[in-house]
Amino acid sequence: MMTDGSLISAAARNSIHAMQGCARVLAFVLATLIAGVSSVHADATDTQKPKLGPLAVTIQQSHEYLRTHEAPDYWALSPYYVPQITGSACSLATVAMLLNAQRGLPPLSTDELVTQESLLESVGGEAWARETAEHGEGVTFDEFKAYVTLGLKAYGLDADIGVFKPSDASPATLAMLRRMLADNERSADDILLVYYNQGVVTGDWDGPHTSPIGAYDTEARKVLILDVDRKFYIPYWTSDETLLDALIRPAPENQGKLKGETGGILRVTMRPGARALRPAQ
Ligand SMILES: [Ca+2]
Repeated sequence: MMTDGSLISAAARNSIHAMQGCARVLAFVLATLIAGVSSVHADATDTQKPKLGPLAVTIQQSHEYLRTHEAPDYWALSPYYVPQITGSACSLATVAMLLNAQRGLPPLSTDELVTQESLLESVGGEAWARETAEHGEGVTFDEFKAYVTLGLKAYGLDADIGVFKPSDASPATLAMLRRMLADNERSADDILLVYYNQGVVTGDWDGPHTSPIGAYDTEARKVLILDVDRKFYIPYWTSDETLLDALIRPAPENQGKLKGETGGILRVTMRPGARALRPAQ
């Protein structure tokens, strides 16, 4: 498609960015049409949009929590932090990070880590491969859960999957989210995977996305998201309230099969004794 940056409109540049997150194919088609029809609608303010809006703070701007707390999930996940291999592969990258974190570093020099490619091969999911290919349509929340289940099974990891699927941002729902985040912060035996509207947090692309949660600062009530959309982002903090808003925002009309999809959190907890499945570390 368009490769000459000097010829494309600001709107097209913005949309090229937008399609690089997760499941952005239809946004891309729409953007291409817009760019092809006219470039006079370019919104100059879009080109000056900051990397992150006011609701997110990068890990570089805020890392005191990680220096003063154990943050077990952060240290379990961050060594395996990978960029999604296509614009639609956030679910693949998220599950690969989960499996590596829960499996641990394999003992032998010849042992491979879980990659997004080997994960697809191990699961044998043609549908998942199609959904996560470049310009693929992405996965629904239920499909995401199903692929997490298949991934755990493929790598022999014995775990339970809890589902937090909020439908409102009431004080009671926020309290439930806070309890789960605080409980999860205690050990790396459980890992949280979030299916959320990325733009609610980052101020940019409005659509569904997945990533692992790296940490939760219970005092500041900030959540660290290890965003696998690494072409554009580094890990960032956001408030638990913003995260809840991002979970319940329905995917917009241009999201194909994901239209209307809302998010949630999968809590993947290793069963007692499951660590024996892990290679020695
Ligand atoms: Ca945990």
